Amino acid sequence: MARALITGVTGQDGAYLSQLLLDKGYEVFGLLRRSASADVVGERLRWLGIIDRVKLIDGDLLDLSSLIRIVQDVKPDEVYNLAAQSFVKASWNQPLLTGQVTGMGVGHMLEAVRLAAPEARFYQASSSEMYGLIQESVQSETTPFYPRSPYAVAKLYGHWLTVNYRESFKLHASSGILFNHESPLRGIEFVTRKVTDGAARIKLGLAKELMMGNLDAKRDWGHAKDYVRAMWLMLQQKEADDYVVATGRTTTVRDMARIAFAHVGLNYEDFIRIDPAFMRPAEVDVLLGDPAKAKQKLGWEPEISLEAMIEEMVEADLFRHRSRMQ
Ligand code: NDP
Ligand code: GDR
Repeated sequence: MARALITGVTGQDGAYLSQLLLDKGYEVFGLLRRSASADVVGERLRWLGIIDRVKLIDGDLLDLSSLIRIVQDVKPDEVYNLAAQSFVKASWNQPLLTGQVTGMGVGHMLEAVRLAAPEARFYQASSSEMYGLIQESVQSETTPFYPRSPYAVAKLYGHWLTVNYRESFKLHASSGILFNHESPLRGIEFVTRKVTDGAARIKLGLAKELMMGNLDAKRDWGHAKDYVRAMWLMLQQKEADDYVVATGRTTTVRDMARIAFAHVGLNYEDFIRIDPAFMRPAEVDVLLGDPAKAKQKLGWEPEISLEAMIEEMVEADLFRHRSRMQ
């Protein structure tokens, strides 16, 4: 039975990746950081009905000794490093913590693998945010980076360190440059989930309006279920490499909100208000990825459209709020 170790297992991608690997017959181990709110930890794994099948082990990306011990104990065949301070907006308020977890944390994980399981295959969760101030209208593996937030700067460090460990120590280390991907398990502060939750609450009479930031920003949004499949495919290749994972379609925040509100029979313009508090000190105006390499080398293609995903998310938020109202 193949063994996988996932950091960030309690997050959106960690949950879907666990489900995918369990379905493939893997033994799945997840790194769990200590929380004072232990009762709500693992909510996403519970939502998918797999909390009892993932073996959770205490540790933290900031604590190298815990990582070495875990990699020694688990002896994983595959390591997926998904843990991060992943909310871009928060990275201006906590730039150093973001640097430590999202950047240096990658170094900790790579060191743990190099020392304790050098034959393991390693996946790093890199990000389209690294492109930032866009240098090419469609971004591929060869597009230059220009990070626009402390988060993106930290991700760039992790990305290049992964490339460097592959070249220096012959680790099978791959980096997935994933564009935005969402799902009903997306964190509530990210824009798609904020909108689908807002539309559901307004529809049910639980809220009257939704305060938002820059509606003109454009993102290439896909579904997390499709994107975790690409992560797994990367680690099944003979040679480690870097891949863009995207849909090749970009949409404004405004149009995404239109889809969400229309699904519950409402016009977004009647409910969304602009609050400067949700604007960013430096914005990434538009992202649009070219997934040609992933398609050609991995045989990967996205299967879930933006419309289907947003509707699934609105339905999940209606379900959550209705359950609480009973
Ligand atoms: P989430 O924010 O949902 O999950 C982040 C995970 O990291 C959580 O499990 C969190 O644990 C964990 N974590 C945070 N700090 C630490 C720490 N110090 N030690 C151990 N674990 C920690 O992110 P996503 O699932 O959306 O994304 C997964 C990865 O992919 C992230 O690295 C993200 O930056 C990256 N990415 C995401 C994209 C997206 O669109 N979703 C696109 C490109 C890259 P806890 O539950 O305790 O908070
Ligand atoms: P992003 O995702 O920063 O792209 O990072 P987010 O959903 O937070 O923002 C997307 C765009 O929407 C605009 N926006 C708002 N965003 C939020 N959160 N709240 C609002 O009210 C709002 N109004 C407008 C933002 O300005 C931005 O342009 C995500 C994360 O998952 C990262 O970890 C990951 O690396 C990248 O995607 C790819």
